[in-house]
Amino acid sequence: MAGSVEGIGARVQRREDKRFITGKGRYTDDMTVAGMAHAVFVRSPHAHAKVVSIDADAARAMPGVIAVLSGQELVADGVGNLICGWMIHSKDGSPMKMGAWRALESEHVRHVGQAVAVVVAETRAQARDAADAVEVEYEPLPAVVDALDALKDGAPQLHEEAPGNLIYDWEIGDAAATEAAFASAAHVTRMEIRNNRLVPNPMEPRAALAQYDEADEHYTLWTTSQNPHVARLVLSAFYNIAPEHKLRVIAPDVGGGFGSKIYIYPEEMVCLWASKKTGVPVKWTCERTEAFLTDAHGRDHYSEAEMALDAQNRILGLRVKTVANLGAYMSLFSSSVPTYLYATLLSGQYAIPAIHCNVKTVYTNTVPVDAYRGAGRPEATYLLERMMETAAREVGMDPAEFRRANFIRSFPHQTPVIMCYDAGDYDASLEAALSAIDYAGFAARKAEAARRGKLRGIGLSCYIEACGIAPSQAVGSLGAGVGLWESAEVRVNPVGTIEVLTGSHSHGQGHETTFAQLVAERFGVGLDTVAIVHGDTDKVQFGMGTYGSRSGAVGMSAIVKALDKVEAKAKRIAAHLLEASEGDIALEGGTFKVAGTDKELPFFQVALAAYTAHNLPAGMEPGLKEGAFYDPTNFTFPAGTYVCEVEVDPETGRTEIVDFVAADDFGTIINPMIVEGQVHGGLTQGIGQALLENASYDADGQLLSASYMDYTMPRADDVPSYRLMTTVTACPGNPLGMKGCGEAGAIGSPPAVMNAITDAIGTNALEMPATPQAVWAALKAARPAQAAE
Ligand code: MCN
Repeated sequence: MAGSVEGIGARVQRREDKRFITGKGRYTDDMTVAGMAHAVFVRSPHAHAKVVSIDADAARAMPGVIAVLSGQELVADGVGNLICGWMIHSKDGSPMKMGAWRALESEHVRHVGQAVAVVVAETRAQARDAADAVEVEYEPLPAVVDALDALKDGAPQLHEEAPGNLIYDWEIGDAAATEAAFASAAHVTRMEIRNNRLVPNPMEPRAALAQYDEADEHYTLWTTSQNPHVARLVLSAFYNIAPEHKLRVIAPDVGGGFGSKIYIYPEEMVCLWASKKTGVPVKWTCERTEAFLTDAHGRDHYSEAEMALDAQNRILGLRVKTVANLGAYMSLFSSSVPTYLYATLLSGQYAIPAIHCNVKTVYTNTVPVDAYRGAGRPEATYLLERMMETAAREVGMDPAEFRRANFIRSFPHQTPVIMCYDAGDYDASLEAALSAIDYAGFAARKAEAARRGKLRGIGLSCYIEACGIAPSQAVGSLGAGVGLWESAEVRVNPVGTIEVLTGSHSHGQGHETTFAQLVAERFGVGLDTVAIVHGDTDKVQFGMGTYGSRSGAVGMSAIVKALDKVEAKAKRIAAHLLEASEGDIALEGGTFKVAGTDKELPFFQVALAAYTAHNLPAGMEPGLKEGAFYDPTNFTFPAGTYVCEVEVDPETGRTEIVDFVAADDFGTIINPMIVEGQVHGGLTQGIGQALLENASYDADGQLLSASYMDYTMPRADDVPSYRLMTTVTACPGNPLGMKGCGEAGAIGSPPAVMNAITDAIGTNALEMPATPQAVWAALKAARPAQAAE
């Protein structure tokens, strides 16, 4: 069915959009149960303070108030502290220094917005009024928000367990080999690079509805989760809410996550606990500013990087020192982001013989930082691709040529930082992008722009990422607390319709469409006969959810394994019914056919036969349902080249992206339209980071950009009409040859934009976000005479 209107490669419109664009989506906040009450959290206005007292008497007496609960009761009831699920050891062998994080803090708050108590009331308005009436006395302490400041002597200390605010001091690579590479270098490029802190901003804010059934001692939690099974596991095994079989977690329609809904936050825990404590179902829906103050943030790195080149401009070595701000507490996967998801990608698309990277992570009085679209890989790509462009400029070589001269060309390629790339063709994507943008014609376009008073620049980014983090045994040996496989179950019903239960979770990625396309392709059935079931721990046995662009490469591979089993059994039944040998049976266009004859049976008749069980091969069990677990043997490595062309107005510093070309290699593509949508979204998020977005704190730890008035999300008129293309090298590691596409745009685009702007303005002294003010100031500093006053 390849090339068919519904199978692999077809531009099928997203089936789920029918409900999303007609207002029929069912999100957590849409859920209601009888007797439901509402929770509002009392949050710290201080970035750092001792909690002296909490007086809730007045609040308890207010209309509709059912309970006001605090951290002391939570601890007394044995609810566990929040965990970090990936153990990192410092280079001296000591384990990471983790401070306690309570879902409700009753002694010592460490960031603005940290919850100290919760009010449960009959209506949300009543709960909010009562939350305002809870009197909390704080003793403010000095705060620190910048990671470098937090490491200084005399800095405010956040956790006793982490002296000097240092969580771990980790390294990767060969320090001595890298030292030797620098000793023999003909040229060394040095840069200080900051990766700005971002707020994820999914369209739907987080929400939870928890219901405790006293008769069965059973909990149900509807929540905005990217991985409901992991949520259930953590809530059971670590937070002591209930054993797994007494807790059902449902993540219904979820309006985006971008990583921020991987984690199990205090609010979900508290709603579950409060539902038992109060005897009523408890719902909480996050408000937008509350989301800015509580959703895990992303990025926030400061790095010093050095690149050593030989006389022929071949890279000899890369040395990086990074300080990563993890905020006030260690979020669920925070420790893995600046280590195994970042430093392992520092080789990029290049043959770099020696790399050494040191990473220090620190506590500050800011919102916890964790994975956000790309998670570590955008930070690595930004650092490396800014370095590549800068090194090329310094040695007077064309940046495209410099990259080409250093590309990896033979696979598998073992980098000096763990990753072993399985396949790729970096020349192909570079050539495709350069030709599409008319790289050779840039000088003429720059001259023409200059005549209009505009500064035109061009910037490249040749990114690589690692998706489908795996295999479980390997990540376990590196400190992961979970396995990273995926599961699937394929149920063929007696009438031949098919339900696919998957452990992946779709919250904008279109799985209900692409996963069904896979089944349609495989069995030659119509898409409308296939249902994709996900997001409910009572339906799907287990799954690891969706993050790290894994659902295609890992989730769909599990489905392929289950389909293999179903097909094998169905063929045995067909062979039996058609009185043919099993090896002669082929499944074509929804029909089992006997080779060389006109004997055939439609798919649905074989399904029916499996369930009537009137005439099955001897000893065969009735039914047609199979499950599979798939554990990949390696990551997949999507890669590509992005080229950005900008015009800067020297009068205002405003940047206009006049052209943007993205040439990506995602291996086999299931649905080009969905992939393009994913790239559009990723590019826009990356451009937002480069031009507009920043979680900006003042010195006291107040988040200044905690609303859409202040945190400038990109709008349609901030981004160009992207020009997308793909090149294909199939991933050898999974049965479909797929590589992930969900994060590429956000990973590859920021350096392309910044390389273009710095090319236009002729100075490298510019950090993200390149706001008009920042660009104008950089221009003025570099060319005081020319910059407009
Ligand atoms: N696909 C395809 N061909 C490929 C690769 C993928 O057709 N070669 C399809 C897949 O079948 C799937 C979609 O593209 O329908 C994305 O697949 P994949 O790259 O495997 O990513 P995931 O489904 O695992 O999604 C996770 C990824 C991540 S990590 C973030 S963050 C992110 C993203 O997806 N968050 C998103 N895209 C998002 N899109 C929306 N709308 N909302 C989010 O929160």
